[in-house]
Amino acid sequence: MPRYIPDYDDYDEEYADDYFESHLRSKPKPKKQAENLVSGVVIRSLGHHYEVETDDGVRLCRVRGRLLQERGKETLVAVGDRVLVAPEGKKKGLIDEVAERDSVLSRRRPGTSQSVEDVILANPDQVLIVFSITQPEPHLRMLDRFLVIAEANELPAMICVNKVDLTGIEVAQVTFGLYAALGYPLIYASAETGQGIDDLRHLLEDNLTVVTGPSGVGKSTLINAIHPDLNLRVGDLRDFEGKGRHTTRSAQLFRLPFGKDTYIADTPGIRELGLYEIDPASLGFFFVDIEPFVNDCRFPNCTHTHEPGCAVQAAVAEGKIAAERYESYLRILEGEDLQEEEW
Ligand SMILES: Nc1nc2c(ncn2[C@@H]2O[C@H](COP(=O)(O)OP(=O)(O)O)[C@@H](O)[C@H]2O)c(=O)[nH]1
Ligand SMILES: [Mg+2]
Ligand SMILES: [Zn+2]
Repeated sequence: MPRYIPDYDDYDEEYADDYFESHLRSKPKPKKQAENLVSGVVIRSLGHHYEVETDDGVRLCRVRGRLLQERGKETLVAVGDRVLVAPEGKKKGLIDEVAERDSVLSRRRPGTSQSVEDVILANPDQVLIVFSITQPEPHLRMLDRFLVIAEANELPAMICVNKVDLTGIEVAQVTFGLYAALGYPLIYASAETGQGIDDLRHLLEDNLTVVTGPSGVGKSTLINAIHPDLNLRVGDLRDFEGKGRHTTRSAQLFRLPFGKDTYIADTPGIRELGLYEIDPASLGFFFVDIEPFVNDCRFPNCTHTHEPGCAVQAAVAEGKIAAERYESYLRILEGEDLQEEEW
């Protein structure tokens, strides 16, 4: 039977039990009033407090003691969680309920059991990876690495190639056409001329989208072009992807004022996502072009590097898998780490 537990910050189980015994045992459970709980989305984590975006603005919220007891503290509340809040005054509130997550972007902690995960972001719908065709030049091995992270988290990935005004779209197609052929939605854009901006807006609409990519490719400029009022500072370090912010490396959501619950997520932690938790024999499953061949290898634990009877190596030799993609596969397998500045 669910128990009524008084609400205070540092929940004390023994005290609550005593309280329950002495006060509440034979009394009917107080019916939770259809009190004015409001729904919202957690947009930022501040240690023990969370910013929750509700219909009547952003509220700074604590978590009800009851929730702290019911769920493991680790991933109790994460940015992106859909919550119910009991309002306190105009600007504050208590998180009363956390809805089940549809998806997570998570990181397993090194050296801990498989079940211990850091949830970087709750309920992401998709990831948008932004590159520029020039200034800076695209680093495709980095793109492949990011696609693996998306696949491993079972998140649909899409690619935006920005600054096509500088080269023309044909040049961009030569470099990125492979990814369209792999089935990834690909948008050629220019924040400068407005090309592709409508397509981007449609892609974001109604979704929570993780936006990432190297710095300088035009992410802030694109978001500003999609929705000018957000006013991200172009070329500024303290903009939505949070680089150089000293305080927190955790995710943050920004609501875009179109569609239903349209959010973009700035997830600095994503750059630090190691791929160490992917076991070498599984990595091939996260390359959409390698995956179709892995079950044809002679050995079930084939790493597709040197083994005889490897269907993947055969497919590379026959040109069915692009050499560059296989190169990325090998680098990730070797655990190559990218420099933070590169990303
Ligand atoms: N020519 C051109 N320059 C762009 C475009 N988009 C952004 N830029 C410029 O690229 C630089 C970096 O943009 P910014 O949005 O700060 O990149 P971010 O680090 O990815 O957020 C700025 O000087 C922008 O004016 C574009 O489509 N075409
Ligand atoms: Mg930026
Ligand atoms: Zn193989």
